[in-house]
Amino acid sequence: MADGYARASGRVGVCLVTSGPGATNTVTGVATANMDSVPIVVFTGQVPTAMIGDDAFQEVDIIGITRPCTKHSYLVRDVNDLARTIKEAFYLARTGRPGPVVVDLPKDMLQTQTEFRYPRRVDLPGYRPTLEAHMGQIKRAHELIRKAKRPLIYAGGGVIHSDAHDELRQFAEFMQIPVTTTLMGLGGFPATVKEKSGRRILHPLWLGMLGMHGTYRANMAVTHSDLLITVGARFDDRVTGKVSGFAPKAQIIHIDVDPTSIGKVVEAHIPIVGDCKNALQKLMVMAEEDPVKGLVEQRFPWLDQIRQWEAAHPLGYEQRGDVIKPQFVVEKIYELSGGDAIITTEVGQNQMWAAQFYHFNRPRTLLTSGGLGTMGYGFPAAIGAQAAFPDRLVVDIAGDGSIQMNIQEVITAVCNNLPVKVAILRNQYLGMVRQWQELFYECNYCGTCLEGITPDFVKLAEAYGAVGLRATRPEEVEPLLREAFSVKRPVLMDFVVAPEEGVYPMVPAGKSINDMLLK
Ligand SMILES: Cc1ncc(C[n+]2csc(CCOP(=O)(O)OP(=O)(O)O)c2C)c(N)n1
Repeated sequence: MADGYARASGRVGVCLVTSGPGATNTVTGVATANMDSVPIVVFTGQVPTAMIGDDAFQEVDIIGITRPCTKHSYLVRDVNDLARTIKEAFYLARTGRPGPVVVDLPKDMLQTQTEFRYPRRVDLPGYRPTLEAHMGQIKRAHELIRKAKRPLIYAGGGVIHSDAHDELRQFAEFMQIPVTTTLMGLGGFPATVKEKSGRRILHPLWLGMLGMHGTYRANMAVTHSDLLITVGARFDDRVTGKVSGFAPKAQIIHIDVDPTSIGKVVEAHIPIVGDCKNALQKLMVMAEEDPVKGLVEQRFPWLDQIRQWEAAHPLGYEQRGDVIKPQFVVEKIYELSGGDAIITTEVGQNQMWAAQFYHFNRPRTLLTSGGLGTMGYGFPAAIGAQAAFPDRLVVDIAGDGSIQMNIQEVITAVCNNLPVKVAILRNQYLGMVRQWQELFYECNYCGTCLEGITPDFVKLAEAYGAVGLRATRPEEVEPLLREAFSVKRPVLMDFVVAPEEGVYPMVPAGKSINDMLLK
């Protein structure tokens, strides 16, 4: 919930738990935030200082347990350090590359009195993130961008964390460079634009997401690009596929606030350490001062090639017959929300269909667990987002497996009057794993069939005091969504969808990203 609050609002999310099991219950959430660079501060209770190390009741070394998955952690041992520690924790969580900070509070620290002194400034000599992009590197990047024939921007979550979406759009449009983003970057570039008539069409420079379930045009563009401009992304394996086959013809510019991300997976020809917003602003100034003559003609063959890839293999599915296709539900959620909802997802096929079939036009409208792939993320994240924005429509696009990981939180939504909507795409499988078993393990379905072992979600919702609705036929989808969106209470929607629908395109593990299964 704290993570969902943080991703939706851009502020630091806070979580307070007791010692021992309360602390260990946060570990998956902390690791999730760490992988996706989300600023949260987690306060954990701890046994009194004098008992630490005694295997005291509900004692656990939460600092040790979370060390590899936090940006930083503190064990407060002197109450006079408490105020400064809290100030530092928030500062560390939200600056530079954001991330989770754990503050462990022994019981005596909470029960001792002291004079409250809150420092005005934080001074951490060992921590000075580089935010200003180096001008020499920016100039070199500018020269490459000017000359490139097939440039491509590959943007990640860093664009959203640094509020650089406007700068990204201005720069891409000015230089006529197509844009693809990672799952974390969706919303960092507008997927659609309004025509003069008021109709929304796909942004002409938008390629969709790249990677394992990326669009054909995005993955082909990476493969044929001669210059990859990477902004706030980290060459995750779900993006690159086989690394040697990733952008094999391209020189690489890599902008990232975290120097350890640069050169980690792929060598950058031009590394630029700095805040994405700052770097894009500087590149934009250079581009305006030194414009390329005949840019539109120069770009035509490249953008035309991308249009041909799109025409050859667009994203698609067939909604035929009586069975609801999961993609159809996602498209309807987009249509009926006007693209203005905050969407969270669980993990698996539901997550990929949300990424492919909902058009994200604004940052912070998709909250999803990318790096860790945490089933059970979406529902609490939706509650956190709704707490940040009580009047917005917040929808968790869920699978029938994942939703059961944190289903007990329905009561939290009910008690706090947080009217989150959950669209369960009930395919009666742990669908993404079933898809791998079908494609790569000779249909040896093991541990993935949920038939008969999911609860009645409508009754469950009602038992908690929420609203439960069910659709079994395609024509019921739209009225059901309209009803759910108009109710000011939490709603669980049970969409009975095609059980064996797959997510395509798909790059099999270990293959190059142009090696896609298209159906
Ligand atoms: C906590 C956790 N356990 C296991 C996995 C591995 N995993 C990834 S997707 C998936 C299946 C998800 O099933 P469901 O929620 O029904 O979604 P679907 O793929 O059917 O949309 C599993 C088990 C995971 N990501 N997280």
